[in-house]
Amino acid sequence: MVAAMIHPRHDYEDRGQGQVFRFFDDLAAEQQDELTRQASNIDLDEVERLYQTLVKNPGAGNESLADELQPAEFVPLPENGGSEVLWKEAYETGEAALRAGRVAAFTVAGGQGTRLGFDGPKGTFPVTPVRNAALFQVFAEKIRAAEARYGKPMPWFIMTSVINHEPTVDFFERHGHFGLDPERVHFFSQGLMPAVDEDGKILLAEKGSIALSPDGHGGSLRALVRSGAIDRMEADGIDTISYFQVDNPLVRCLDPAFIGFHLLGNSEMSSKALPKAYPEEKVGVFCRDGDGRDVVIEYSDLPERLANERDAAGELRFRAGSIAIHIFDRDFVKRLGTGADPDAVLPFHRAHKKVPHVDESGNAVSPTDPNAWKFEMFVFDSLPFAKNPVIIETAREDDFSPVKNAEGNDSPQTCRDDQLRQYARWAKAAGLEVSVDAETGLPAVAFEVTPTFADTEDRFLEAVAALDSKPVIVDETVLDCPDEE
Ligand code: UD2
Repeated sequence: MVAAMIHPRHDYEDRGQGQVFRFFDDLAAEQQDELTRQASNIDLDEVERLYQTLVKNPGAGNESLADELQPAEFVPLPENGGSEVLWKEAYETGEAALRAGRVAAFTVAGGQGTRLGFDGPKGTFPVTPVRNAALFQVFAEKIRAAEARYGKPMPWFIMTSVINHEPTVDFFERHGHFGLDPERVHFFSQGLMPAVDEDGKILLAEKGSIALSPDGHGGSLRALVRSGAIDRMEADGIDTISYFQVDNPLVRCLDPAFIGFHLLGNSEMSSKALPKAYPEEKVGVFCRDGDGRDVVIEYSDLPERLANERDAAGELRFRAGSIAIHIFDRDFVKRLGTGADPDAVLPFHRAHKKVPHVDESGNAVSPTDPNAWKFEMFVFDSLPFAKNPVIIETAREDDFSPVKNAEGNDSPQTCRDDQLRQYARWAKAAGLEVSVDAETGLPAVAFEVTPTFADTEDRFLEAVAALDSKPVIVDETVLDCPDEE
């Protein structure tokens, strides 16, 4: 079959992308094979369409959309007016699903993590205040805590990309998968898209390789299907996928109430929202579009006037921030990921970036200004395609403190402080002696609670009550599960 295939070089030349093979004849045989393989995996029609529609003739922008947008509705927390009865019912429904082994955890970890400036997969970044446990370790321990509680192994799917796949898998192997059954931790790589220059020409990263980058976390839906993960879930009786990003150690990886709301609502996709801290906060916003569908508008796309609009109570009108925590119905992922439904296709977004490449003479160029366009899909764009979407409110301090930047907002420092505040609140609630700064909420000493000891305040109260004596907290105390000390 291969022999009969036309070499992609001809196709590329016919389509005005012949520069990709400019140095082909000078390459060693393996390099030629690799370039041919990369080129064969690119859908030139798609690249051309994206260049034409997103770069050359971008639409009218969002101002035209803006008049139609309304804030989306969400289920408030009980303390903000939500029904206690409903939250309890949701919690119990979610627990039953976890006990029945219907739920998988899913982490998207394919990003490049450039803002943090950390050399290595972001999930290996040491994040906790005393143990310096890595993000992946924190999630692994939360999953283990759920396994212990519900008596069922909880599978965990992790999406990587070519940039970090091997070091990620290697990290788990070196650490014995943090006590999880290796058979139940599944890694797969996401798809790639080429970068194009201002004229839509595909760039070469080197003479023998195309400038490729991950296709966005929206690519996770395709990748779940293509990697066979969805089939595996189906075979294992898993129909509910708990999705979270690699950068947020506070996330409740398998949150019973959230799972329960999703199932009770017979929803194909559910999301968590929290009130934005300030108008410019870099989170998407849940809105209802002109067709009455729930959508997420990324912060950079929400017109400033809407981002700043206040309601009669003085609150931000568009305040329901998306923190990238979702639950997906397995068959919904299958429908979108196979592309089987032409009416439910994730759009691409463009990003103007600095992309190192080789120029036409074969010289390496490291641009200081954006020189190229990358195309990415966003997972939240699946929301308008979902039947019965459910959005619930969550409390920031219990679910969200991402590590994104080296300094300032959403940095290792703010995340460390948020973890310490959480432990301090729990310790106070359990009546432990710990001095806490009334203004900042920070404890006077750094201490840590491992997720296997407790991963919520309620579990913390139970775990402390089960001890023979109240733990004494001094600097660097780590409250860990008794059988793990
Ligand atoms: C994302 C959301 C934002 C808000 C915020 C919360 C988008 C466009 N914005 O912002 O609305 O919810 O998160 O923290 O999503 N990833 C991949 N493959 C890729 C690209 C990213 O796996 O090709 C993963 C990445 O490893 C990380 C997550 O997706 O876990 C978020 O990526 P990001 O840092 O680019 O998202 P950010 O901070 O722009």
